[in-house]
Amino acid sequence: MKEINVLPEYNPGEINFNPIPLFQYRASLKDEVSKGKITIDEALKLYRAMLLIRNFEFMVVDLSTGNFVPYDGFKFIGATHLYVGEEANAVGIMSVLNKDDYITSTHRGHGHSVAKGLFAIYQMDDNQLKKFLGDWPTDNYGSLREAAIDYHLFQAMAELLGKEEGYCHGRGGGMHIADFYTGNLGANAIVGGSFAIATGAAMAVQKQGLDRIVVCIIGDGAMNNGIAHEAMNWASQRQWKKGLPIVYYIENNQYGMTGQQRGEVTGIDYLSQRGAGYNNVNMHAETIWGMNVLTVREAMLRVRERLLNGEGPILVESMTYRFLGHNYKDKGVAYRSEEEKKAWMNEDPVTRLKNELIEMGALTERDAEHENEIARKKIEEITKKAANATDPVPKDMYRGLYAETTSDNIGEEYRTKNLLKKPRKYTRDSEGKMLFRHAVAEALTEEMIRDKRVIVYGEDVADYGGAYQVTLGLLDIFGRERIFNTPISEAAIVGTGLGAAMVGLRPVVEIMYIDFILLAMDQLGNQVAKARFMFGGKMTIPLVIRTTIGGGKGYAGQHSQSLEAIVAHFPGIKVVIPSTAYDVKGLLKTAIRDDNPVLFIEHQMLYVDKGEVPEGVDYTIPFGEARIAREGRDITVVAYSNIIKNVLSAAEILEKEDGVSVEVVDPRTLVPLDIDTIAKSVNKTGRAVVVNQAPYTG
Ligand SMILES: Cc1ncc(C[n+]2csc(CCOP(=O)(O)OP(=O)(O)O)c2C)c(N)n1
Repeated sequence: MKEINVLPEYNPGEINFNPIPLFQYRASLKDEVSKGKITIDEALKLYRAMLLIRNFEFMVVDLSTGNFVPYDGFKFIGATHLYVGEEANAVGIMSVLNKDDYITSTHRGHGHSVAKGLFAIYQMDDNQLKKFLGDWPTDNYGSLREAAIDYHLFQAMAELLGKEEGYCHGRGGGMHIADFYTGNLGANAIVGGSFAIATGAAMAVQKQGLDRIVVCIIGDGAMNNGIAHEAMNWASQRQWKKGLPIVYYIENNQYGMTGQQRGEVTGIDYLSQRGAGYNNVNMHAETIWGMNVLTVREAMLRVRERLLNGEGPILVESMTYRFLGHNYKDKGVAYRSEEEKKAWMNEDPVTRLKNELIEMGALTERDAEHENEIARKKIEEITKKAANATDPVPKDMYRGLYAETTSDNIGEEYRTKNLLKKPRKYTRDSEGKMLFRHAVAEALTEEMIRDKRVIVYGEDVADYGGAYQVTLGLLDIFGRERIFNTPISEAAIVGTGLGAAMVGLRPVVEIMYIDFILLAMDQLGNQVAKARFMFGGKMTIPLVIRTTIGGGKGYAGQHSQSLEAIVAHFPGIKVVIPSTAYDVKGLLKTAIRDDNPVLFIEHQMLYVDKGEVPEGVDYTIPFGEARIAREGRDITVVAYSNIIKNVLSAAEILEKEDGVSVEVVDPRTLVPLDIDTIAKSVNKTGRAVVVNQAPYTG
């Protein structure tokens, strides 16, 4: 399968970078209309969308300052990262997207959410509108579309106010609005947190042959986060047959929270320059005028076409400005001069388009005021409704945390039809025993055949078969579309897995050693574990993260840890840790079919152990069912993974030498934990000891 030779070539030369365009396009509405690139009606839609966002944001200010009180005793709680001044970006982007194109958004995401939903609604047919509207009463509206727009705004505001009727049932709030029906994969309160998710979504779009693009909207601050590098390199890999359909769209509003991009926290003037680091076409990077909705729209039309042509990934930097502080408490004065603010206020995208529409005779100043009044009233009405919507009740605290579904009954629909090679038959010895490592490979092979959405990736897993040769041979059977090597980018391995799982694949990703998950903690703890819950339980995350532990091999402190407890601490992720060949096969198959994220921990010293595994039997083992590894009367030992072998030997010695009868319980899964079986055993023996290889601290 070796495809590329890397030879020692030392020819003198130099690396040349192509220029990166800055502000090349300076559109005016008049030019655009005369060239037939936009109609006045379309321009009015852009204008109205910007007005809706602006009024939405000022309503959030009014709610938080008490200027608008929807009912007596109302108290606003929650984040307020406002988008005033940056509206041209959300509206310019969303106006060119298809309903099914995806976006990921940021903590400053109200505008993205409002615009994505709005432009998706403009494209819906009646059936889609009805589906979107659900039970929302439509009698008082002139059309289903009008009703859908109100319902959309209501759901966004209700989410902000933490209500059950919100897009995410109030579990996400203002920094986590998502709507999968309209392609909004969600906003993220971790700066840069969505980089890899969006990249994984783009990978899944490509692998499933969908004609869609992904727009990863991020702030300038996020560009300095490690995941930015991992994600942009990931998207630029030469191994993709076609460029990934993703644009990283930087809303460079000049500041992180207060740290200034230019002249302070970076060494460059334009973040688009970073594109040169990732491929030979600079990721087609450019810097655009982000205070003009027509410029953004024009750039995004080109971007979309390019991405659908397989020319991604693309990097766009939009020069923009937030008119308010970082949030409503920040007045934005400690780090910004009046002169600077004034200069940017003169660039106001709403006023600019208004003036152009007036110049073209499409609006009068009075019409414009009227348009603003319509938007203001609409937002006021939906806000009153949203404020009076339902508060979640404590008993529903965990609703949506885990999906109840699996892919058990998919039948033949997703079966892999064409294998490149006949799958290997893993041999059993005369006692029906096989290597633990082969049991893993057999489970993977069977599940990859059973469901073509299952893909496997990680560091060195393809040709080499991974550090422990577990996946050796799968490449020959399934090819690189289904199993591939990745850069050494643990955070991106996990984060892309999440994005791909959200968009239809069932990835099994590998982190070589559990020690390395520490590089992926945000992706694991904040993203993978929380996504389903924070997005209201509205989507499934069929993602398996295989990893290994290996205390006892003499590899010292960075290759020997048992960190399962850290991950078990995050609600939303299941943790599986098998001890036998039989269990590893059955549990891995269950993990792959589960619609929840699973951390699957294999012990390196178990790989060469043998155990009985029935041949030709498609069995799974349910999560949360402990195994009694040894029956006893006097004491219960709860142990899992490799150390259970020592426990079983010790139990034999105790029985023989001291007459102590030890019961050994192997929980198999730590989340969910089979408390009943453990409690039953302890009730019987009256004593319990837990044995594992994890540190004693904490
Ligand atoms: C990883 C992380 N670090 C710090 C923060 C605190 N924080 C929230 S928003 C923000 C600024 C982000 O800047 P940028 O990405 O440019 O987006 P902007 O707020 O300017 O839209 C910071 C530092 C965070 N939420 N996440």
